[in-house]
Amino acid sequence: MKPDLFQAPDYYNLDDLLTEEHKMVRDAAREWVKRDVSPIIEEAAQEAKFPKSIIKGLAEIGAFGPYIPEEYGGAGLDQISYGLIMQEIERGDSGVRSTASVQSSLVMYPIFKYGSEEQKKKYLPKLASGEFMGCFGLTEPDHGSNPGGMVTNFKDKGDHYLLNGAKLWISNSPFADIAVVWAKNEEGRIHGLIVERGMEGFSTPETHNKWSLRASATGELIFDNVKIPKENLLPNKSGLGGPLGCLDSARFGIAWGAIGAAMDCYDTALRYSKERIQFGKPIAGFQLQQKKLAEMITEITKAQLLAWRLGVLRNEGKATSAQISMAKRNNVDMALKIAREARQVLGAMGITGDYSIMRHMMNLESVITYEGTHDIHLLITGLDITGIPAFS
Ligand code: TGC
Ligand code: FAD
Repeated sequence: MKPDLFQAPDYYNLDDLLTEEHKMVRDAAREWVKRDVSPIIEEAAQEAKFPKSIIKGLAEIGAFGPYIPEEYGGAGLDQISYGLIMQEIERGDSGVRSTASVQSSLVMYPIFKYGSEEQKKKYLPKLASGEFMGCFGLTEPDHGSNPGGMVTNFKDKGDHYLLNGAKLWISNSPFADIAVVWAKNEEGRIHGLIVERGMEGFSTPETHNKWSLRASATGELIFDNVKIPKENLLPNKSGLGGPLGCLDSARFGIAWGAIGAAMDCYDTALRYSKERIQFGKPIAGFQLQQKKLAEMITEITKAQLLAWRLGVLRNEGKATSAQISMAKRNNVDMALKIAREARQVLGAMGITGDYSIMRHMMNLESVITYEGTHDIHLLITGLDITGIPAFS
């Protein structure tokens, strides 16, 4: 892989909208990605191995629980800082951002929001430091876009619950110490349960043969009569709104993260186009290449404005789930289109691992699918503006 020469585009002087703290947090994450992610990520992706060496660094830059209060080990930052950290990490690789998203928004957030004080004290500091890694089990083999149909279930056995079922496509599952699992009780009501590695009947086989998100470990969660202590049920929320509330936070992070992947593709294509000579001049001098580059920076700038405004609304507690859906959908689609265009600017070189673009492009195929597909987010906007659900 070529040396990381990344220079972040800021066409509309958006830095002026950031506080000194935002810039400090972002620059620390940017520096870490250049130093500790860029040199190893291509090989990890080629070998389809999650690089465990990055866990410590992710914890140090505050990527595990950026907005969780410091008393529980989090970084106590605002939503824009959280977004900026996700942007910088995904500039390196979507799989690395996935690891951070799951840990923060899908494991720490539900424990913080729906957990007991004992659960918060027991798990959050260890998750923030990376001593414990977590995963989030919502999707099932037969219930992806429609998680409300889940069949994973638990029964009250007096002094414990008995959990049965299976989850599929679970980021971090092969190495996670704990899983936040969503399952139905005997009345069919959805609850969150904390399942710990080592519990009898609980296994986490890895999913292989992925062409996307190869530096992130994905797997199953299988529950075969797993005895869950009663104190492991998240007591303060039930219903599908529980997991969907976590998804709001993760989708917000993805709306920012996708900008990072797009920036990296744009920056690489811009630099390459100024250096690559064909027909006696840099290809950057041809109108067709300028059109690609000009459209890329336009779309990145629009996405940055959307994410920043959403961050302000989140900080004020005013962002709606539908607004978050719009930003996730738009920004991931924008990044995927830019990756495809940027790949073309590099010609044949664009398909190699010497550059990050093809890896970003393949990763973004997962990002446009998980946390709600491109279609599902469109339907969420459709419902919001018409008041009529079109899911079924
Ligand atoms: P619906 O009847 O609309 O809603 C059920 C209940 O949930 C409430 N609700 C929400 N609450 C909080 N936040 C949201 N975003 C919410 N959306 C809905 C709603 O008010 C209702 O509450 P209540 O109290 O009345 O029961 O539900 P539905 O069954 O019609 O489904 C709606 C739909 C399709 C939008 C939803 O199920 C959906 O978003 N599907 C997509 C599934 C998805 O995103 N899965 C993600 C799995 S996790 C993942 O991908 C991690 S990737 C990790 C990584 O590596 O980064
Ligand atoms: P389906 O729901 O079967 O959808 C297939 C197609 O049908 C899609 O194009 C979809 O848009 C379309 N479709 C579905 N319903 C409708 C409708 N009503 N109207 C119109 N079109 C529709 N899940 C977790 O719980 N935890 C994780 O950590 C996690 N990590 C993941 C990591 C990776 C790498 C991937 C790829 C997925 C991960 N997921 C995770 C699962 C992810 O959330 C699901 O894949 C996603 O929600 C879509 O579900 P599905 O794959 O079953 O597709």
